[in-house]
Amino acid sequence: MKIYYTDDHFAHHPKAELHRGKMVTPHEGPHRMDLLIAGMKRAGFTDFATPPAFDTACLNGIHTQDYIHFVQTAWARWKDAGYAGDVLPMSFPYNPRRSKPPIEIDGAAGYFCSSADTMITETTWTALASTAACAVGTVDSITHGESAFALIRPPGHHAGAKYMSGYCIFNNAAIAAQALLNRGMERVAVLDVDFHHGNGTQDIFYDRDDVLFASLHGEPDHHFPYFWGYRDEKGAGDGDGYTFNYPLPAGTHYAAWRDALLDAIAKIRAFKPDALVVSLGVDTFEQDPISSFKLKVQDYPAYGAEIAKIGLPTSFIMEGGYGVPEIGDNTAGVLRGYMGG
Ligand code: Q9C
Ligand code: ZN
Repeated sequence: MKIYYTDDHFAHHPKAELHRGKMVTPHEGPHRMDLLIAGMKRAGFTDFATPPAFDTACLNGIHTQDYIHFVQTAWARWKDAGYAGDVLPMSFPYNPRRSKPPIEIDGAAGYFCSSADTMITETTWTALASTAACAVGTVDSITHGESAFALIRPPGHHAGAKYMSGYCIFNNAAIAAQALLNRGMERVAVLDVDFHHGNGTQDIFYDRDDVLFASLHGEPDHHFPYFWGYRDEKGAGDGDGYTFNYPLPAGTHYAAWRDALLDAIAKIRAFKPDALVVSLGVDTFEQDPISSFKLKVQDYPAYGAEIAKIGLPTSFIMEGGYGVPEIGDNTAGVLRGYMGG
C-alpha cells in the first residue's frame, strides 16, 4: 500500500493551545508525525510516495473561494495588524441577521472558524497544500486499482466549506471523496472512525446523495464538536437518508464500538458505492489524552479487517490521535488488518 507523505507537515507548527483553561503545547503538532512514522516503520510499511503537485482545483466544491483566500492571507494580515503569535480566532459569528466577514483580521478569523483551537501560522499554507495533495494522491492510486493512505497532518474532518475547527483547516477526506467523483465514480462513502464527530465532512455533503457519510464518535452532549453528531442528523433535501451518526458514550469498549461499525458498514454496502474514504483517527485508543473511548492496540487490526470485507478500493486519510507512541502502532494496525494481517 502506498503511503502519501511529505515533510511539509512541519510547516504547520502552532505554538500554543488553550486547553481546559490552560495554555499548553498543542496536542496536534509535528511530534505526532514522528510517532506515526515510527509505528508505520515498526509495522513494516516502506512504500512512502510523494504526492502529485498541489492544484487548488481540488478544493472546488469543498471550500469556498473566500475561505481559501482567507486561509492563504490570514497570517500576513494578522502580522500587519501588529498582532503576535499565530492567528487565533476569538469572536464568532452569532448574529443570524448579518453574515459577512468583517475587514479587521481578528473578526475575519472568527467568521471563518468555529472553535478557538485552530491556529494559522506563517507557513501553514505549505502544510495544507501537502495534505490536500496527499489526499488526491490516494485517489490516483485508487484509479490504478490500489488502496492507499494519506499520512498527513493537520487533520481535516472538522473543517467545513468555510470554517476551520478542531485543528482542521482543509477537509482532506472531503477532498478525496470529491476527487473520486471527479474521476467518474458515481457514489462514494465516507466512514469516519475518528473519536470526534466529522462535522465538517457531514456538513459539506449533507444535502447530497452521491456521498454517504457515516461517523462513530463520542456523543456530542459531552464531547467536541458538541453541536453536531446526534443520531437524528440524517441529511437534508437530496441528502436525506445519506448521513448516519453513531454517538457513543464515554468509556465505550471495542465490542460496542464494533457493533456500531458493523451497522455503519451495512449502510455503506446498501449504498453500493464505487469507493470508500476512511477518516482514520486513532484517538479512540484507551490512552488518548483528549478522548474517552477504550479501544486497545489489538482492536485496530480487527476493525481494519472488517473494513476490508466491504471489498472497496479505499482511501485512508489520517485524522486525529494524540500523545502516545501507540498512535503509530494503531494506525499501522488498521492498515495491516485491512491488508489481511
Ligand atoms: N483544547 C481531531 O481529532 N478540542 N480533532 C477542543 C480545546 C478539540 C480534535 C478543546 C479537539 C479536536 C481531528
Ligand atoms: Zn479526533
